[in-house]
Amino acid sequence: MKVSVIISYHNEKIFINECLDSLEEQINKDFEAIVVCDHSSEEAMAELRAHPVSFPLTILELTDGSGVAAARNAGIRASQGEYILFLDCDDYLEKTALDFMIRRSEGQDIVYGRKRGTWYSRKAYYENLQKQEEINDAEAEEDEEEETQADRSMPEIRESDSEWIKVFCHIVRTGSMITGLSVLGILFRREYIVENGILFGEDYTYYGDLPFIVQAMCGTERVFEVRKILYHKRYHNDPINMPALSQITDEKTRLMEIMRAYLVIKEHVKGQDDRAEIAVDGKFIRYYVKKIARYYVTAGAKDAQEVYTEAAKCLPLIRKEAKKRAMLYSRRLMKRSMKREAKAVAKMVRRHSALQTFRRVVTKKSECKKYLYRKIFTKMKLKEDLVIIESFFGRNYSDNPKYIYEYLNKAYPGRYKYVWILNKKENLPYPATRIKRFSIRYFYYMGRAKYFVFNVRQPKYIIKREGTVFLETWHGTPLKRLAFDMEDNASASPFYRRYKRDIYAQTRLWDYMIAPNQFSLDVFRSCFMFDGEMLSTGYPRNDILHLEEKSKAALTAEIKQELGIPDGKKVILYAPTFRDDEYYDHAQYKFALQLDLDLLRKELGEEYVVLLRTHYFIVDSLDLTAYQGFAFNGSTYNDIARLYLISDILITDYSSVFFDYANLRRPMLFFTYDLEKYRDILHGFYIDVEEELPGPMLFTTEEIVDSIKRLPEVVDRYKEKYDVFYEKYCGWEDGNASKKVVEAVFGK
Ligand code: C2G
Repeated sequence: MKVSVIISYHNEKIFINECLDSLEEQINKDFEAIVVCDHSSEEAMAELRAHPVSFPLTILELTDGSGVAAARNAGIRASQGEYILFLDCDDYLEKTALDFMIRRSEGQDIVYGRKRGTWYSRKAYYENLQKQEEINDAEAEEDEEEETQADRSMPEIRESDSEWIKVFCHIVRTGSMITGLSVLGILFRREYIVENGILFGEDYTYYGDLPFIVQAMCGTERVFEVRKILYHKRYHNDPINMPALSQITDEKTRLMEIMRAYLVIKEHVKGQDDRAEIAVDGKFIRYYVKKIARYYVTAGAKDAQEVYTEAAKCLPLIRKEAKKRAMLYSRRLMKRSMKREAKAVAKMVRRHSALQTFRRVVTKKSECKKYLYRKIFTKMKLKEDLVIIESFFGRNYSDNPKYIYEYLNKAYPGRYKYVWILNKKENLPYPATRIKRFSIRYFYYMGRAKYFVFNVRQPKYIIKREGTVFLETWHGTPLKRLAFDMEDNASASPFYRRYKRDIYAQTRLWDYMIAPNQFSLDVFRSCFMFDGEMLSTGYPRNDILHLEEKSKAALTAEIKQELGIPDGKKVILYAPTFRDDEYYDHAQYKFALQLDLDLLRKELGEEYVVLLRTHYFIVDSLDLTAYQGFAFNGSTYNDIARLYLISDILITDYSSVFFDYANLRRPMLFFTYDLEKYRDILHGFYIDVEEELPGPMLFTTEEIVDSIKRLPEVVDRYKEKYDVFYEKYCGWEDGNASKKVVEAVFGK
């Protein structure tokens, strides 16, 4: 047996299957796996046992001791392979990982393969996102090059140097601090490890890897590096409910452990190539400056002193050459630290950080505004009669906030002053101050308004002051899984890595949420972990869809005229959502029209026109010049509810628009050309679309044409489903949602 793969497992049952699959698909099968269960729950054990594998798999349960170190040591003791490799149960290997390493293992004690962090599940990675990841990789490699060049703490390494020093420095360099040292994905010759008594310190909770890897590296020159990424280290996107070890905040224990590990590392690395010691010292300095010294500021006097005393043992061991490479501030800080008390060092850190803030504030306009917001505007008296309102990041005057504002003005004329966040010119029917998002006035009013009415999340730095009332209307009945209900998070990555942590913090600010139906109410409670007051009122934005027929007809004529849509033609509204994997940047998405407009015009042009409406995240604009008189662009029109009113048929896909449109009881078709990818890879749905959708799912324009030509038959076929759907999702809507919301929030 060539390799024993040692997997430590606690209760991470949502990850273990993919981890084992990655072993199952190894092209080199000369291995066994040992899963060491660290006091796992019954459920987690059942999940593990139920997973079918064709390779030899031993399941060990820790009886005494606990933690990753104890689990890995137990794994070493039980292993039979010539080599051992540590794999975390939430990570996965490249299919070629073992093969690459085994082929290079002849005569080596250590074979090192590279690893990379990822936010993607294995499935998402292989089926869809590999391309994007490759781009990221290329970028990461470039960054790494740059970083290496700029990383003054690292000693110079030449191509002609020994493999040992090259690999050692690579391992040290890959983490920005000393905490980055890891044993994962490395082949160790078992006999070498056992004979040298290299074990994980079971008294470490977080950093048992550090002494292990350094001791192993320092005992041999027989080291080889495979310069390929073989190991995928998965970041956990839910640090609130399922934190990875690295996401647990337990600052003092961490600092004390690192310093203890540093002392052990120093003993091993002494007498090796000097540069190895300098590299380690450089990373330790960084850790000292970024974490340890800062701790003196945040901790109580006793804890700070304790950490300081431990640091006083480490600092004198740092080599002069490493200190010389450090920044001036770091050098000064260390010098002070060796002479003075924790309190004095804390003072220096505080001063340094104030200086940095000052520099940021005077050089960057956006930072300056945020600073004023934090330090001045939010300290001024709250304006009790001020309501600040925004819809879709200030993109337009629309959605629930629009209708709440209009009702407020009707119900309580003159009682409130309004500030609308609008990035473009819009006519408002009642007086309001218009401001642009992120302008200085935005920060001023955000700091002083008593009432917030928003339909999306707000920036992380927004503070909710004592006395502020935050009404979050949200913007749709969810079909796509959201936030804490999403296991994987392809959309958020790679631009938005702290997605769930941020969502948790942001949703803590909400006092009220609006639920359009019971289904949404339940989902919002779970996906946002929302425990504030839920208003079971229906959506204000849908009130307009419940006007009397006469008013609807008058409005329809007005809106059609506004858009230049000919009177005698029926309107097909096509309103798809965005695709999470087709983007330019955060909240800037591409759009590729899949509808064949030529065919639609040819087959339906006599009777219909098409109104196209892209999602508010889409930045590509549609060129419809070739379809004048037939295809109309409604993408920049502010309020989609008004487009619903004028259309006779809705075509959509996975957008929540269909839950609202159903209020009109008009026909709906679902153009779901990429259903499998969207549902199974990108998002995941809350409902079974095959079962519940009140219209046919269609995959080509031909099918759409056919359905429209046979519309009465289609409508008839879906009648029962439509009734059930209406009852479930539109049952609360009666045209009075705005009134109910306003009374609940402002009527007190
Ligand atoms: N919307 C629009 N035009 C589109 C698509 C959407 O104006 N072509 C508006 C609708 O008001 C819709 C809202 O944006 O209800 C949300 O759009 P979705 O496509 O459902 O996507 P998303 O922004 O991801 O919101 O709980 C709802 C979810 O958060 C979905």
